[in-house]
Amino acid sequence: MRNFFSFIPIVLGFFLFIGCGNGEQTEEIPTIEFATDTIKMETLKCQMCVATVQQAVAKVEGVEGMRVDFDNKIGTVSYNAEITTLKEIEEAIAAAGYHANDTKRDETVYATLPDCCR
Ligand SMILES: [Cu+2]
Repeated sequence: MRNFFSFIPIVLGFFLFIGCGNGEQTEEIPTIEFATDTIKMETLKCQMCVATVQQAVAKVEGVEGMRVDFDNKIGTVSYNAEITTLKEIEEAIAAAGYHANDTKRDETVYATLPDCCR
């Protein structure tokens, strides 16, 4: 969990640094609240599946990242709840060919997955 979030202070620090370019500036720095949710992906078969769902989730605007516990088939996704929703993230995974919680996979995409992923 530590590594997962460790870049946030760096990003905030970067903006603080930029903000200090003009000594007069006292602008409020907006605090981004990241929501964290778990997504059950029971049809993950191999590490290629993990890479596929992670790439799909990374394309959703507002997502910070997703850690995948392959043994338990559970993803932990962190996202900006002002930009996206858990449902949108589930739909991105479903569109990549995998069940995500109660959101069912796109069967057409599933049929095109490599043999090891079906
Ligand atoms: Cu696979």
